[in-house]
Amino acid sequence: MDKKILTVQDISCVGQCSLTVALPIISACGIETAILPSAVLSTHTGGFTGWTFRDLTDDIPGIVDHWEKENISFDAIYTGYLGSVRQIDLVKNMFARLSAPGCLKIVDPAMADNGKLYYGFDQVFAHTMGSLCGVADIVLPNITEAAMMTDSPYIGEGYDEHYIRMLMDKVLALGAKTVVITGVCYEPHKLGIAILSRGDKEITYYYHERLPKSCHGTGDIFASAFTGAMVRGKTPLEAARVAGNFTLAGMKATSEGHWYGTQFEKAIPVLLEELSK
Ligand code: PXL
Repeated sequence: MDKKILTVQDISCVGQCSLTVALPIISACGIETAILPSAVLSTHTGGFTGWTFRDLTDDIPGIVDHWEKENISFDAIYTGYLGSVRQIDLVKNMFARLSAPGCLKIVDPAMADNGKLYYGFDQVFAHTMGSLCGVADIVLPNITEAAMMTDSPYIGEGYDEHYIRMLMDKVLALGAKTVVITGVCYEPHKLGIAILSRGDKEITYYYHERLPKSCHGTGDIFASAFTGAMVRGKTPLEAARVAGNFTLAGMKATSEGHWYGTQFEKAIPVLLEELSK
């Protein structure tokens, strides 16, 4: 049977993040993508001011009840930006009620970057997100998110492999089966994606070129392509290659001065090529 993915995250109407990224990317992977919007914002919250925010939490239980009545279930559930602690609890309930046998649960704890929580989040939210990671198969934090969920110090630069291993062990101790940390940098011109599963002796890395710039929304692009690749049958290391190379291609395709997002649309051919390898 053909597989289908449910992704739960917000719609930022403008801004190239969350659902406006996940839906086209997973669809481009050739997989049916159902969506459950957690909120509707006029834009994302990074760099814009005065955005609107419509919380859709109250709509979620009715949507899940309806799908359950219709016997709808999913081969993978991938969650991104969630707006509140209550939404996180509703997602845990969804994992229990909407998973097809063998459902792959992927959590991107999209809540922080560069040592700081996104607007509107606090430590209670970070801990609750940690508890959601505890029931996931694969979690995809950046270094900031891994540190915040595990009450670890955040080190922005100059860390070593022991620090990354400590963070990964602590994320696995939350209960997740596999942790994939993006943006690991031990050398100036290389960026690593670190993968560790419970029982692994050593971290596995996929390295790619490091660009001298950052773009908004790259975490969502990576997580969406990673999820699509996993459901297409890739291993976590292969999915890291697909998603890492695609994200990098999107950053390279982004015009100078395009400040609020990443023009991943121009790099979709790279995604398809990576998937075919
Ligand atoms: O890219 C993550 C993200 C998703 N959704 C909203 C955001 C952000 C990051 O800033 O603000 C609303």
